[in-house]
Amino acid sequence: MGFKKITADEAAALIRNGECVGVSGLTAAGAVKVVPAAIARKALSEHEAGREFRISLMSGGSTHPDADGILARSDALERRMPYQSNPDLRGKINGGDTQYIDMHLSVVTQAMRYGHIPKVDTAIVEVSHVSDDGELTFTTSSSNNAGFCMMADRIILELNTYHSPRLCEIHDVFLPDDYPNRQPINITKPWERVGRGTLKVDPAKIVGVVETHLPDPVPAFKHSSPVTDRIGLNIVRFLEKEYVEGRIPKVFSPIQSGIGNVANAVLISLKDSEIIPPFCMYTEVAQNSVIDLLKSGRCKFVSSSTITVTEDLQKEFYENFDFFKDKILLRPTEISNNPEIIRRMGVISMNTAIEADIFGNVNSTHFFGKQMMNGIGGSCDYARAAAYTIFSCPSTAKNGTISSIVPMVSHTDQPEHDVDILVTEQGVADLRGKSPRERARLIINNCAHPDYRPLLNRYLELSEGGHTPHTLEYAFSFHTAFLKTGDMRNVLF
Ligand code: 0RQ
Repeated sequence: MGFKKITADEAAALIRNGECVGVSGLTAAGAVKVVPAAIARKALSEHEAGREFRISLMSGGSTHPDADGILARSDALERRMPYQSNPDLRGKINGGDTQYIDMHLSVVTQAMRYGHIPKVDTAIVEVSHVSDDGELTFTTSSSNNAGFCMMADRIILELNTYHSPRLCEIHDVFLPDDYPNRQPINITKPWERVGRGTLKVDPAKIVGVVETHLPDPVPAFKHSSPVTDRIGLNIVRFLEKEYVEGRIPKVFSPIQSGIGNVANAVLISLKDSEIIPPFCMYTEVAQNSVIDLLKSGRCKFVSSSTITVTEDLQKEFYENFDFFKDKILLRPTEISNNPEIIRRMGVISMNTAIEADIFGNVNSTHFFGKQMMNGIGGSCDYARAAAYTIFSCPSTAKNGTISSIVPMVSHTDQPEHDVDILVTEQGVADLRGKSPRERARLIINNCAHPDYRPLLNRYLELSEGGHTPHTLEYAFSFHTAFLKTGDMRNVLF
């Protein structure tokens, strides 16, 4: 390797105050492992010396505690885009210390190319191989790596030998041309390739290579619960009916599944369905359950932007690479989440809500109108363009003191127009072709918890008139009841 080997601290020393740094990874998979913590150490020593040191951090999605967490605790993040899921960083965002821009993942590198947001000064990217002429093999995610590398003035590589150089066999690196010359993206099936297995960068931009040998620090999933199992089953029964009645093609449509416990439970239920045929996925994150689906043959092929699996499955993946290599393709987020392709293929999109209102507006990101949880991630990229847009969540949170079905969401991420199906453990509300009044009845009867149905019906009775019956005075009465008494059931009309 003809590039300069450097330590993580030497890499951090290259980062200047105020820079925009773009890191690889979408979730902990493919994320740089050691340089972020070194940047955090630099921030601390600069602050101790009385000097300012804060950066803007761009990524593909969330990272891991040794990136977002440690950088947040070291007060090193001035600005963060486009997604995060770390408790320490969440604290900084909600405290107003870090400016957070919660963006659709598909548009990040495009917005940067067109100058809508600042471009990356330094890209720090994990690779499993780099050739002397600058061919990069990314590791377990493609995310925004290519876009960041193309735009950055300089590139720092983490060369991680835990991950196989053969990963170039499952990458399809492709970025669309710029307006006004952009061509159709020629993907009509999840397995079709349009790009290359590696990214060629100008070798002169590679200022140093930090060597590591580390698995992706993907945390174990929480065990499923009777509630998440029920949600999974409700979604699968709904899809089985759609399939039997001929609204889903015989070969079945590609599936996108979000992250988290509910998403995992849905995929587990799909595995057991005797009606749904083996299917493909066109998704953004392939988590543990996807590997099981591939092994069992229930899933034939997965196109994703990342493989986010725990260490035991990473080992299994590399030991059986010949089995998996023809069944997985990793694409830049600009392609995995591209609405053009999602609409063309008629994707079935399944994501998780924090709360939904009786008209079908969905809040995926904020608690009580203001506290950021994670971010929209790619959910809206899929929600607007998919053939079926399904949102699910447990009908209550915090031991039943919070209803996830409320009169009006305290923050809107996915508007009613983008939500086809709402699912809780109570049941399924099929909102397609339904007016706001019809939606309200369906959502209250099928999705709300029985404790909250009379209260939601009372709200509707009070809200006579108009196309979307609301009483503004009481629209947030469930939320204010919780804030005042600790239980939404104490709502007073
Ligand atoms: O808090 O654990 O303290 O009780 O919210 O619940 O169990 O972590 O649920 O893992 O399914 O995540 C929406 C956050 C769900 C996630 C969300 C409390 C609840 C619990 C969360 P506790 P869990 P999940 C791909 C696509 C973003 C958009 C998306 C998410 C905690 O799925 O971030 O799908 N989605 N992107 O008690 C107050 C309510 C509540 C509530 C739940 N109504 N009010 N608190 N909680 N409902 C992602 C990428 O792009 C990478």
